[in-house]
Amino acid sequence: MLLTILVTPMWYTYKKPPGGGWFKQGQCPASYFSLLYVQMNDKLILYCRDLCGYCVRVRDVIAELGVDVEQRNIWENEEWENDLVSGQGSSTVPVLCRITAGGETHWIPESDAIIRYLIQNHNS
Ligand SMILES: N[C@@H](CCC(=O)N[C@@H](CS)C(=O)NCC(=O)O)C(=O)O
Repeated sequence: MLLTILVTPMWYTYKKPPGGGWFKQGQCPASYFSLLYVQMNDKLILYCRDLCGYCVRVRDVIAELGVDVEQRNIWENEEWENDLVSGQGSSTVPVLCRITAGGETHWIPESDAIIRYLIQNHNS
């Protein structure tokens, strides 16, 4: 989830720049317009594929807990499979990829470990 914070004085400057007049949307110099994005939650991506019972187990838990997880079927997108192989060294699925607010990437392989992680961290 992305939370957008608008810095009020900057917003005022955006609307009324020095010298008068009004900037049009999209034409405003960056210095007059400041948006701060704060990512509140980790982004979760599940690498999975068809005909995989381990993936089904993990997906069932995701559905049961109602966790927000992007699911990437590696049989549907070669780029996703390449990402998985780059990150993990193999295309074995399921693998959960967790991207933290600070931009760190953590890979969690093994269905049991993924399910444990989800229950411990996303069971609200
Ligand atoms: N112990 C693993 C087993 C995962 C596994 O065997 N996945 C199969 C699909 S169901 C797979 O990706 N096999 C192809 C491969 O290992 O390259 C787990 O529980 O996640």
